[in-house]
Amino acid sequence: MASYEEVGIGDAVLLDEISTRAFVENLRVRFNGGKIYTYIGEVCVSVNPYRPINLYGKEYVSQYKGREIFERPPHIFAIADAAYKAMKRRGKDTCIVISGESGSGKTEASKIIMRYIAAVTNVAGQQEIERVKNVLLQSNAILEAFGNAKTNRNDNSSRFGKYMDINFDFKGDPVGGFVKNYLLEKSRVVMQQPGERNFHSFYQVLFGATDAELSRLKLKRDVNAYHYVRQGGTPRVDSIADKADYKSCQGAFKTLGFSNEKIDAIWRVVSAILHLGNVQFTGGGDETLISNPEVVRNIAELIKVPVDAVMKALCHRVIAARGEVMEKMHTESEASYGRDAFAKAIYERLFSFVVDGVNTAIEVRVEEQDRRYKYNTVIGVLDIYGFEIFDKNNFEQFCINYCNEKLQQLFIELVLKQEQEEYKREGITWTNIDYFNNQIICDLVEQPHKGIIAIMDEACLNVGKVTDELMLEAMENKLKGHNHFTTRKLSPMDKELKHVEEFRVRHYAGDVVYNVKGFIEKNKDTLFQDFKRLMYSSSDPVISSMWPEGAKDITATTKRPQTAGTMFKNSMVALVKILMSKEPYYVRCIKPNDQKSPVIFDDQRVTHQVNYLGLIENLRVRRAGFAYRQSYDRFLRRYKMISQYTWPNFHGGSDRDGTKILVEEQGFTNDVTYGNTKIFVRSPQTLFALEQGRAMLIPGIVVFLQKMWRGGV
Ligand code: AOV
Ligand code: MG
Repeated sequence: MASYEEVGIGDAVLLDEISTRAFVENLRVRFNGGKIYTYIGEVCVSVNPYRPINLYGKEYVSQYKGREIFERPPHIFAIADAAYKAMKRRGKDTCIVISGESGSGKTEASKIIMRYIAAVTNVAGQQEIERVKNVLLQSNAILEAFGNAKTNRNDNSSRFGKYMDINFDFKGDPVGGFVKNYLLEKSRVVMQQPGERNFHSFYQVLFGATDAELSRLKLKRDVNAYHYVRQGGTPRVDSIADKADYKSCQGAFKTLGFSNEKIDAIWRVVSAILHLGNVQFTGGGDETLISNPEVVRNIAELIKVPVDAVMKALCHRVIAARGEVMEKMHTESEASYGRDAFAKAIYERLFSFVVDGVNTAIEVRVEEQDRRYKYNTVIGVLDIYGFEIFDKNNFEQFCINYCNEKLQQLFIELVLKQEQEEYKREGITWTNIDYFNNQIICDLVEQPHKGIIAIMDEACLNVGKVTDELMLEAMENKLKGHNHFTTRKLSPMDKELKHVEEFRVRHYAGDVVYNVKGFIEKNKDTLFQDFKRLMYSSSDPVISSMWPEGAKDITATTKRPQTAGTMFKNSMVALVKILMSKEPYYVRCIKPNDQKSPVIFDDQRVTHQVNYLGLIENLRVRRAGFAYRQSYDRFLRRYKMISQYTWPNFHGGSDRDGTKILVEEQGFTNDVTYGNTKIFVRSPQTLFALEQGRAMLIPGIVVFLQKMWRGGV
C-alpha cells in the first residue's frame, strides 16, 4: 500500500519559491513518489499516473470522509468531500469542474468522484438509494461505449461533453441525476484519421456479440469488412477490451432498465450504420445506381423499412418547389454525401436516444408532495473533451477547443479576477497579479457579426455560392490584424497552391491550424428530408420514435434551423451560466507525457500545461490571498460563543469591532486582515481552530445552528 508519507510539498502554497520551475519540480518529485495530487489551496492538480494506483479503496474513503481539505494529504476525494459537505451542510448547489487537455485524466477523475460520493452516502442502506447509486455509476459504461473513441491522444477519448447533476435529498443521499451532453463529434462515424478508431460501440458489437447475435445483425466478425471502422488501421487496441466492454454495456442497459426492444433496436441501428458505410454508388449518364444492393437489403431489414424505400432515399431526393413536389436523382457525389450525412445523423440521434434513456433511469423518483423535502440540492460534475491539436484539425476540433476556452475563462473569472477585485473593493492592500485573460479568444470565436462563428453562419446563409475558401476570405477580411488569428501564409514554395485553406487560432493552450474544408457543410449540418421520413416510417416503434420530425409533410415549410456552430455556442453560454450559479470546485488535470507512460515526466510538456492553465498565477493569488472570508455579522454570529466579550451578544460597537476583539483574544491577529465589510483569514488552520473551539463549546447547538443556517452561513 502506498505510504501516507508526504513527498515534496502537498500544498504548493507552501513552496519556498514561487516559480514555474519550482512548481513543476515539485509535481515531478511527487509524481515519481506516486503522489499524483497536489493542491493550490483548494484547487486540486492531478497528474495522470498512467497506471492503476492504489489510492481509492475503502481505507482512503474513510480517511477523507467528513474531513477538512487541509487535514489529510492531497486527494481528489477531499475535493469531492468539500463539494459534498458544502452541499450538505450549507445547502449549496456545488459543481466540480474538471479541466485539462485530452488524455490528462478528466473522465477518470469524474468517475472517481462519483464513486466517492456513492461510497460515503446511504449509510442506512436504503434500497432505492442503492438503486440510484448503481444506476449513476453504471451509466458511464453506456455513455463511454457510445460517446468515446480511440484518438491519437487518448485510447478512451470523450468525443462529447458531459455535464452531470447528481440530486440529493435533505439527508445528503443521492436520489437521482441528469446528464446533459454537448456536441458529439459525429464526423468520426464516417471518417477516422490513421491510428484512430470509430466510437467504441461498433467494435464492441463486432468483437463482443455472440455468433447468433451477429447473424441476426447480418454482420461478420471481421472489422476489416466494414469501411466505417477500418480507416484508422487500428481496430484492435491493447488497452481496450471490446468484448468485456460489450458485456458491461449490455449489463448496464439492463441495470438502467432499457427494455429488450430498445436494446435490440440500438444494436440494429449500430449495425445498419456499419452496412451503410459499405454502400457504393455507380454513376453513369443521368443515373446513379447502387452497385451492391445486397448491402441495402441488410440495412432495410435492420431498420425495418422496405428495401425500395432505402434505395430511393439513397439515390433521390424529393423536393417541393412552388407547391409542386418533384423527385430529383442524386449525382454520384451527392449520393455519397447523403449516405455519410445519413450515417452521422442516425448515430447522433442514437446517442441522444441513449442519453435520454440514461436520464429516464436516473430521474428523481419522488412523489410530488415529497419533492420539496426530498430533493433539494445538486452537485454538478463537468467532464468535457479536452483541448486537442492533431495533424489535421477540423470543425470539431474548433468547437472542442472553443469549449475549453470557455472553461478557462470561467476559471479566470472566478479564481483570478473576482478574487483580486474583491480585495480591491474591500480596500485591502494588494499588488495586482497579472494573468493572460483569454476573453479575447472567446470574443474572436463568439462575437456577433465579426466572430468566427458569425462569419461561418453568414457563409451558410448563401447556399451554393459560398465555398469554404470564400468563407476563409471573409474571415481574413474581418479579422485581419487580430492578435490571435491568422490565415496560413503561403510560403514561396506553396505558390502553386491555388487556395489558402487554413486559418490559425492562437489559443490559450497553443496555436492550432484549422483546415476549413467541410466547415460550411458541418456548420449547416443538413440532412435530406427523405432520410428523416424514411426513419420515421420504420415499423419498429423504437426507431420511428427517434425521428418524430419525419412525420412532417413534404410541403410544410420549415424554419431555417440554427447552425451547428451557433447551437454549440449557445449551449456553452448556457453551461457557463449553470456553473456560475453553483459553488465551484476545481480539478486541473495534467498529462505527464505523450507516450502514455507511467514513468516519464516530461518537464517541457508539463511546464507548457502549467503555464497555459494559469496555475502559477493561481498560486500567486492564493498565496498572497486568503483562504476564507466572511462578512462581519456572519462571522460574529458563528463564532461569538468562543469569546467572553462577544457571548451571548456583543454590545461594545459594530460587528467589525466585535470581530476584532474576538480575533485578538484568540491570538489570530497576525493571520487576518480587516476589509471594508468582511474579515479575511489567511490560513485554513485558523479557521479550523475557530471551528474546533466552537464545536467544543456547544456540541448540541452546533447541530441546531447548522440546520437553522442551512444555506445561510
Ligand atoms: P481525459 O478524459 O482527460 O481525455 P482520461 O480520463 O480518459 O482522459 O484518461 C486517459 C487514460 O489515462 C485513462 O484511460 C487511464 O488509462 C489513464 N488514467 C487517467 N487517470 C487515471 C488515474 N487516476 N489512475 C489510473 N489511470 C488513469 V479526453 O476525454 O481525450 O479530453 O477528450
Ligand atoms: Mg474524457
